Amino acid sequence: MKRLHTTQSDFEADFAALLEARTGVETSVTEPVRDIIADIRQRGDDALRDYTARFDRLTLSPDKIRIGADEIAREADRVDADLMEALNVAAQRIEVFHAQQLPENLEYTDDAGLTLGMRWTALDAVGLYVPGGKAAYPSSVLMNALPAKVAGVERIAMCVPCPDGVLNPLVLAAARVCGVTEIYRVGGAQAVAALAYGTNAIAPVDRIVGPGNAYVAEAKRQVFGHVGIDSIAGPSEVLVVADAENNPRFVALDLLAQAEHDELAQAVLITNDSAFADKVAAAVEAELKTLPRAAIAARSWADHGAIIVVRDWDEAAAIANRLAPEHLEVMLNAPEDFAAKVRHAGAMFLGRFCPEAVGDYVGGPNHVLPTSRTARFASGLSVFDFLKRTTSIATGPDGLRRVGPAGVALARAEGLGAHALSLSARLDELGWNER
Ligand code: HSO
Ligand code: ZN
Repeated sequence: MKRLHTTQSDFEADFAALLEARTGVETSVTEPVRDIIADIRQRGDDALRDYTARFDRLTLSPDKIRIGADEIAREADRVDADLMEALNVAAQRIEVFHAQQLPENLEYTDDAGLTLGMRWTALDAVGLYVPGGKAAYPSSVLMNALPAKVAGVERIAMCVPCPDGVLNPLVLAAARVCGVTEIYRVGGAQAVAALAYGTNAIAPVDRIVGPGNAYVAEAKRQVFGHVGIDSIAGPSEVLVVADAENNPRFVALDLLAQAEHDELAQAVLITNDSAFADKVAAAVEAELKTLPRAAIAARSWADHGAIIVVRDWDEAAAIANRLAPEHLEVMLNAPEDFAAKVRHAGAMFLGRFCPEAVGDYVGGPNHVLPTSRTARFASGLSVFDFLKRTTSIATGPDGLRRVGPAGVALARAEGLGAHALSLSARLDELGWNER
């Protein structure tokens, strides 16, 4: 963990180093992913089955690529009732919040007599990638699938790798809670390629969302343009802003909740009190003695963790804006006042009793958020990711008379004769006197 103090002369250099660390894109997978995508495009399901045999040690007959409804039900039924209830609580809250996001269409008639509109429509089909292994979070299934469903997407196709053929009951239960029934037991770059270009077994989709390993991320990058993708998630980050009135253990646990995600995760504390900073640092060490994922959390905290001591909260807000964190916890009196000064953060958690984990699971807003300082220009997943807009212009002769001549002038200036004539021929018929 790095300890910084804004009054120290080397603060700017240390802070710059903190901002720079953890960038860098994995390029070693570019070529292998290119080959896999080309192979899926060429050989379809045969290639999909070959890669699944090789990477997941799973031999799939063509009719087993999709997981059967009976199998989904059998696995999901194994999840105990309390956990099922928790999934339902989370799903219900996430669904209601996202329903509030649904935008209105636009239509108005302007002074010139043109009726202008903008109409939102849902994507037809979305692919949802769910990782296998250590990051197979059922909460992320809810966070990705529910906004699509609320937006009105008709078809959600899910891909989840099943190494050695083992199905994950929690993931299937989460899918069931969201009403997702089209699920394939394939993963990796080959699954992304199949979703993007389609095979016999998997019809192509229009947008692919969901987290994955370096191969999946690279595959999403490479199919982008042919289909839409969500942002490519980097390692998770939290910035906790806390005064000395807080329980240092609560602050330590919030930092560790981020650190335990990934060795590359980053947890940063900003406080105005050096003695409090010491207490939090000690509490982190104490908690690391018992946490189940202590090895990961300790690595993250040691390599990427930081405590920044500031003179005042204005300074803290300025630093928060420069960090543009994925998650911002504000553990101060009147946290809204502080929050109002921060313009760049994926999601905010306000108050001493509002740890990020509330938002990870049961708050309602999405937990798929912009990482690696992309909160400067990007936002968390929402219904907008599953909607697109179509604009419309309607006019008759009167409107054309008003706006047409300017269009003719611009078309002529651009040297586009048919453009100009498509306007002026009509205007002539309407008795246009061009001087
Ligand atoms: N904090 C993670 C989301 C998550 N946490 C899933 C627990 N499960 C990235 O925002
Ligand atoms: Zn989390």
